[in-house]
Amino acid sequence: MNTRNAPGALRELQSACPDVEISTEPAVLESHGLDWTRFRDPAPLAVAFPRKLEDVQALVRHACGAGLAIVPSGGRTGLSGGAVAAGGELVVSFDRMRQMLEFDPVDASIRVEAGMTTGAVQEFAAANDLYYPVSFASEGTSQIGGNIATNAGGIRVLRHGLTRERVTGLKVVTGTGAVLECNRGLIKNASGYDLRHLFIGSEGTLGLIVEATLRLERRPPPGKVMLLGLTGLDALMNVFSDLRRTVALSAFEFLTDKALAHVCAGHELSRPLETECPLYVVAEFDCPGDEAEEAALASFERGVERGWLADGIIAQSAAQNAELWRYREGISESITALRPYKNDLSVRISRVPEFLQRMDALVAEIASDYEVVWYGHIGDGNLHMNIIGPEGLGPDEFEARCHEISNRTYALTEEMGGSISAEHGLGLLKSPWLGRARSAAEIEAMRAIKRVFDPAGILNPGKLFPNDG
Ligand code: 2HG
Ligand code: ZN
Repeated sequence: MNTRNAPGALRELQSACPDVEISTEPAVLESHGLDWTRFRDPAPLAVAFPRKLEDVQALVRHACGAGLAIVPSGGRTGLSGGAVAAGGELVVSFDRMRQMLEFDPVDASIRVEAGMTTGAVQEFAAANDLYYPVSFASEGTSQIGGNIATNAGGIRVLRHGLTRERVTGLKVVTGTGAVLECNRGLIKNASGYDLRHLFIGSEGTLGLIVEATLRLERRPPPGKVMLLGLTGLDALMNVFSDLRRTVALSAFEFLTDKALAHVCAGHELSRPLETECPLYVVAEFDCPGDEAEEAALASFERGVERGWLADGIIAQSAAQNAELWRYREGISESITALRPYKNDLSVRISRVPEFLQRMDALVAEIASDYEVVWYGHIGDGNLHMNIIGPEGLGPDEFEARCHEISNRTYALTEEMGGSISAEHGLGLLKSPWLGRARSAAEIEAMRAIKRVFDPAGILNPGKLFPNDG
């Protein structure tokens, strides 16, 4: 929008939505105009805090008529700029819509407002002897609406799948202000197109999620965490396959020596193992009794005999489980101050060894002057590659150079049939490379779907689709 008309646009917005709290406080514009990506400056027109469905409808209807762009906003923990408002948009925040609406113990499901945090959903489930398995480091802040909009993953996808697996119903306000109730919390529903799945992972480009019905699970048996020191990249998938055959794995995460050094320095942790290794794994498995632990130890010994493993530690209490998880979950936060350029790549699990080797060689060739920190959900074929520039390099120069690196790494990812965003979404930062993950025919179909739900093109413009029409 033309920011010169901002006072007029604001007056019209407020008079069209008199019941909705709308803020133009500089601190609020600053906090709600950005997510955890740090490559843009926040510049929203205003931030609206609806309290109910009708408020969201009123905001969208007005924005649709006025041609005002909307940025849907949850906990703003995203890493691809999906919730960034850098061009005079109206941010619609779900901070005032955090209620638990319904719990049905027979269905083992809950209906919640979009602004409820992931952590609050987990806590509610646990208090009712149930389990919400989607879990990641930012779960205390991230909101369910944002999780659904990005189809969030995390550390337990290996066992329980992505957020998509949990959603049995959605209430959505589309780009015209229409309300859609998708799937009504049903497990089975063969009555036509399942529109719910279009909104999951749509990054706020098709509608604003106001309510979700989520399936909970039976509480799993107690888990046990191991931290293993590997001899090299070649060992990674051998260790994974052996452990997966031996125990009921619920997580299999990897980190490099550089990632370990950052997390230890950033969180004042001592090194977890005596032996220094190039690569580490944090794995979790169900451990209802001694047998499972013995099986895991036998797998560890096989790994040592075969030259895959150099060292390892197995937690002996729930507190130690949590301590070992910190070495993996604390990495992202420990490098935040260094403003890393983030990549979130995936390939099929069977292609992980080749992908890692080729990516390792490519990065050594094209980014040898930068520090590259790798970690991720390697049991799902998902690799987080964080590039850290030298001190003193300006942000624009750094971003431009990282774009060149992305052109090469994404070309390799495409060649190997992978994705340039596994779980973070394309947002604003990765949207220029949509064509590296989807064919021209797919993109045309996606644009056609966008036109159906958002004919005026007001929902999160520039996100997911490249800003080229
Ligand atoms: C993780 O797995 C998160 O820790 C963040 O997805 C990844 O910071 C990143 O690159
Ligand atoms: Zn991740």
